[in-house]
Amino acid sequence: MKSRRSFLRLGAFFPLTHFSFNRLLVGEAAGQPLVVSTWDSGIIANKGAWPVLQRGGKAIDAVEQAGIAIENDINCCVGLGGNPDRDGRVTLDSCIMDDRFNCGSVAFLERIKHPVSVARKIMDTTPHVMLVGEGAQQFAVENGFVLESGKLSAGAQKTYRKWLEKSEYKPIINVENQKRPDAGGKGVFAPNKLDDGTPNHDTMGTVALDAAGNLSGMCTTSGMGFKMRGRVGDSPIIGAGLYVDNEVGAVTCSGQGEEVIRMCGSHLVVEFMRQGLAPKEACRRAIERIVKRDPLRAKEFQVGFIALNRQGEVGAFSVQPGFSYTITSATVSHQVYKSESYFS
Ligand code: SD4
Repeated sequence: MKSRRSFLRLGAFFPLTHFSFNRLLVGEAAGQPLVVSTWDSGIIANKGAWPVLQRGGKAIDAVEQAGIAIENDINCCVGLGGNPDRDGRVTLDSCIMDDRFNCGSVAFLERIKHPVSVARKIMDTTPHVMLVGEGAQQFAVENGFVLESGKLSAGAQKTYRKWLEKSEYKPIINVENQKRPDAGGKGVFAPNKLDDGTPNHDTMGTVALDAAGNLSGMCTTSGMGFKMRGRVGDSPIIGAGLYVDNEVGAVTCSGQGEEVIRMCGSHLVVEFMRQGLAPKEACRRAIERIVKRDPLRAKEFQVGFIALNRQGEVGAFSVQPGFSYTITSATVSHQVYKSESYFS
C-alpha cells in the first residue's frame, strides 16, 4: 500500500500519454464544460457527450449521448455487445441523474439497445425511479424502443463458449488472469484489455458539467459476465453506481458491484466532497472504506471511482492498478489518465 505522503507527492493525474495535465488546469477550466468517463473507452462516450456540451447543451443530454455512443459500440462490452449471464442472455443495467435529483433507472433489461435512454424516459415521464426485467422491457417497447433479436455479438459468443468449457461460477470483475503462472501464481490486474485486445470491463460511467454550471451523470453496463440470471450490480442503483448532487459533485464507478452497493459508493464519495475533500481524496476515502471491510478479499477485486466537483475538478481512485478514465474539455481532447490505486 502506498503511504499517505507518497499520495500527496503524486499530484492529481497520471496521464497514460505524454500529455501533461494537472488539477490547476482543470480548476482554471471551472465554469467551462467538462465530461469525464470511466476507462480508456471513455473516449467513445466522451465523443458522444462533447458536441452537446460544446454547443452549450445540458449536462443531462450530454451524458445520455455518452451512454448511447458506448451502447452503440458492439465491440465494447457495454450494452448488447456485452457478455451474457451464465444462461447465455445479455441483461442490461443503467441509470441517469440530473442536477435536480431527478433520476431514472433500469435493471435486468433484455433486448433493448439503449438502456440509458429507457432510464431517461422513466425519469422524464413516470413518477418512478426504477423499472426492472419484463416490466422495463414492456415500458421500453411501449415507448418506441425496438425489441432486438437477443443474439450474442460475435465476441460474446466466443467468450461465452470459452466460459462454458468450465462453467465456473466465479464472479470476478475487471481482474484478468487470476493466478497466472507467469506472475508467480499471483493475480495480474490488467483491466483495460484482454489478451485478444477486447476491453476487460462491462461498464461505462460518465459525469459532466455544462456551461451553465450544472452537473449530471449516467452509468450503463451489461454487468458482470456470466453472472447468475437476475443478478443486478451497482450500475443502475442510484447512490451506488452513480450519484449527483449539484451543490457538491457527480460520481460514478466501475468494478465489483456488490462491494460498491454495500457502501453506497458513489453517494459516499459525494458526501466526502461535501465535507471539503478534493475529488481524488474523496474517491480514495471511499476505496479505503471498501477495502477495510475485508482487506484480504479486496486483493481479489477491482473498484474504481471517478468524481467531478462543481468547480470542475476531477479525481479518481481505485482498489487495484489498471483503472483509467478519460477527460474531455475545451482544453483537454479525449485524454486518458491512469488512476492511483490502493494496492500497487
Ligand atoms: C457490475 N459494476 O455489474 C458492474 C461491472 C463493471 O466493468 O463495472 N464492470 O457489478
